[in-house]
Amino acid sequence: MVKRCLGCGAVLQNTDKEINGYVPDLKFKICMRCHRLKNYGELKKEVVNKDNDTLIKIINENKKHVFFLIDILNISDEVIKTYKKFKYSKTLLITKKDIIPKSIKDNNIIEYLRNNYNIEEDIYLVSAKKKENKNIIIKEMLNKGINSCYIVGYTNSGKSTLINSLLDNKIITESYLPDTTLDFLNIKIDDLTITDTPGFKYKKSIVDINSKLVKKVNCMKEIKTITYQTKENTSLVIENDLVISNFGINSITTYFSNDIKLEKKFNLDIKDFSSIFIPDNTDLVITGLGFINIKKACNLKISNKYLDIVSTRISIFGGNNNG
Ligand SMILES: Nc1nc2c(ncn2[C@@H]2O[C@H](COP(=O)(O)OP(=O)(O)OP(=O)(O)O)[C@@H](O)[C@H]2O)c(=O)[nH]1
Ligand SMILES: [Mg+2]
Repeated sequence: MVKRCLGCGAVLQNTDKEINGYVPDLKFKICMRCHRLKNYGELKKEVVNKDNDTLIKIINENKKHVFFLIDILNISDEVIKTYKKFKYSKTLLITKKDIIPKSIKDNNIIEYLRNNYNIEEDIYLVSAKKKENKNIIIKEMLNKGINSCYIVGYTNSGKSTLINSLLDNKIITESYLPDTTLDFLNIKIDDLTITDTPGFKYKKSIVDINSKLVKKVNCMKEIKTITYQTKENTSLVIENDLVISNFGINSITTYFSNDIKLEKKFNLDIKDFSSIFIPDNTDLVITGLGFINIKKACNLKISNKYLDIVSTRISIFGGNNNG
């Protein structure tokens, strides 16, 4: 029988150090990578062998209830499109509620998702860190009379952390590194089986452009939103590289991890950019990073290098912020 790592789900093997699931001795329960990550904080990037479509196919074929997790900073058309591909019964969980300003009410976010993305299924906001609604998976399973389910979502949406918050021994490996969970991982809680899964991959995310940001983008505290009043010649420069300009006379509010370096600059001579039209009260979503609320319509200029990680949506917080 194949033995799987209890931290990441990889099949354990003692033949190749470079391949997922390596253990010096097959009697170990946790692979070397998970062991190093948990005990020394050493991060080794691994590759998930299953692409998004393969994962979705396997999960749909198994006809079990799906809890789909979306990190509050990464709600976009790309992610919702993947959510819609789940054909069997499902519940949407918006994670990391602890990082959004307290003035923003759960119900407003839930209504927003229902109205803008036509989501009819149950939606809850959760925080594994602050233990808000962390028992929702078990409650929902008991309510619906189901004894097994899948926990799915894009990488770093907090799947493993949420399941760990239900366990005394927190055995599953969680980290800010993308692709932490490598394969399906069954967790038993009394009579219930909860299956953790590898995260879906974004088409492209900020860390694919700048891998040094991998820790910084991960938001561990309530976001200190920043509101800038802009003029014709104002640019916002993110981490010395991503330049967004041409807001006109406007008010913009950023929702990023507090560690992200932001600078307001004037009269920048920007090269190699494209323009995108932004209607009134729009969020510019930057995949893997967060979003900027832009109050008034404008023709933004954005560095070409980052063009395929930005998308727009109607403002989620409706201009409601504590900036
Ligand atoms: N602020 C905050 N951070 C969280 C929360 N849940 C998870 N995180 C952080 O998000 C990062 C990713 O968490 P994981 O649980 O490893 O995410 P995952 O969805 O299992 O990721 P993959 O296994 O790569 O698919 C970690 O740094 C966690 O500490 C939460 O409720 N609040
Ligand atoms: Mg995981």
